[in-house]
Amino acid sequence: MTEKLKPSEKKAAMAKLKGWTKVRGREAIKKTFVFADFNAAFGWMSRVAMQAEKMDHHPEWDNVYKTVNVVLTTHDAGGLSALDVKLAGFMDKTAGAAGRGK
Ligand code: H2B
Repeated sequence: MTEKLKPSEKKAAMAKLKGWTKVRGREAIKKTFVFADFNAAFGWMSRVAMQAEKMDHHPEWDNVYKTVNVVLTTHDAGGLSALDVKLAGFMDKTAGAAGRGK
């Protein structure tokens, strides 16, 4: 069972994660990635999907053409955990300049 981040840890994580914001009314974070086209968006999603499966930690997301909306939370913990921070970091790293937050 994954542990929820303490308020101070959450603050530190949010300061580090660029473009991620809190979801209203939920203990979750969100970010919109916009790629060059559908191929770039879906290719990135495939890469993230494999990482998510490896971590056994899965995003809530949707894709419309070149835009991917992501919500991260840890269902088991009922809030944010270190896994969300790790997956968010992986998403930012792999999206690179192609994926800019909106
Ligand atoms: N993903 C996310 N985001 N949160 C979870 O709590 C979670 C998960 N739990 N992926 C895992 C799978 C759990 O449901 C399975 C049974 O291990």
